[in-house]
Amino acid sequence: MAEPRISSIDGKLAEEFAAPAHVKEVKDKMAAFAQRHAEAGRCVVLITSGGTKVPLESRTVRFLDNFSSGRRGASSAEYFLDSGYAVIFLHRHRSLYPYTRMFSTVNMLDTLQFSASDSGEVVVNQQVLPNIAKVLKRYREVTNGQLLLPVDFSTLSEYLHLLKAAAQALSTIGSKAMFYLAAAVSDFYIPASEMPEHKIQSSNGPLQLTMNMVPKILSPLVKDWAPQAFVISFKLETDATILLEKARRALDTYRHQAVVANVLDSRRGYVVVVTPSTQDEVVLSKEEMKNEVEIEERIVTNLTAAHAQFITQQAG
Ligand code: PAZ
Repeated sequence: MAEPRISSIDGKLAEEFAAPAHVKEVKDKMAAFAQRHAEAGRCVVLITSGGTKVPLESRTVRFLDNFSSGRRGASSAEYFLDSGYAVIFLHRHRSLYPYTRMFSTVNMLDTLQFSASDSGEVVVNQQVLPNIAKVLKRYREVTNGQLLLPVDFSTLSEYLHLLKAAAQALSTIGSKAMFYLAAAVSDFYIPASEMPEHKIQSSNGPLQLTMNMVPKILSPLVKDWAPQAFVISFKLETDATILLEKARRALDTYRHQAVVANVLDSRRGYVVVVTPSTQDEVVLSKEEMKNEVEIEERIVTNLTAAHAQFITQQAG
């Protein structure tokens, strides 16, 4: 089927997805952040991370969600910061977050203990939080330098409106902007006009749902909202045999710069970075996995190099 025209996607967004009340305020913040960092000679990456929530009722009791933990986005944010980028982190509320992600499974009370002085003072138990001093130091550098701008979303509607706002906010910095779209976004939704207001009653019998297709927001993002930016989408499949073909099809359709293709079960150790002219396998060996090397470090190295080349070409 033919791709819907850009204007119809824009219209659909306005009509069928409620915009969050703070979208204008966030857009202004993102624009100021991007401008300030671009003036200081930095590139700015907008990372999307985590899954989207799709409500089934307008007074939402139930919703559809997905598997994404946000680890890809959160760890990539750290490597982009280490590479000198400023980062806008558009993430699912309570998904993994840069730096704190390393301690997300630890019970906070188990990390604390009373100091030896018997004064009631509480101190951190560094055995329970290995590397905490190093991580805290880096986190402080990043926050003191105002290099990380977190923006959170929960629902699909919030995600779509905030991504549009981000794209428009970053358009002023041209090719210095990178979009790294690692969030796992729902392909299906129930339009507001068709959503029941109240909790769906099980007494009505089995539930049958018809869901609409979510508009392909990558299309207006690339063509209309941030046409000079370096844009990377992610493609996840569970069937490895169709992955690369789907990645290539996405590049043909949207004409953006790269797709990071991955399979659900192997995503921590193997991805393929696909561009119109290249196909780079990024693989961690068993030894590297054992030593907790993170594949995001390699993905970010690959993409920041491609971005630098892109900027040079655009300038020439
Ligand atoms: O968030 P996570 O680290 O658990 O998983 C990362 C991922 C698989 C969501 C990401 O690499 C990805 O492929 N995102 C796009 C998914 C999609 O095809 O919609």
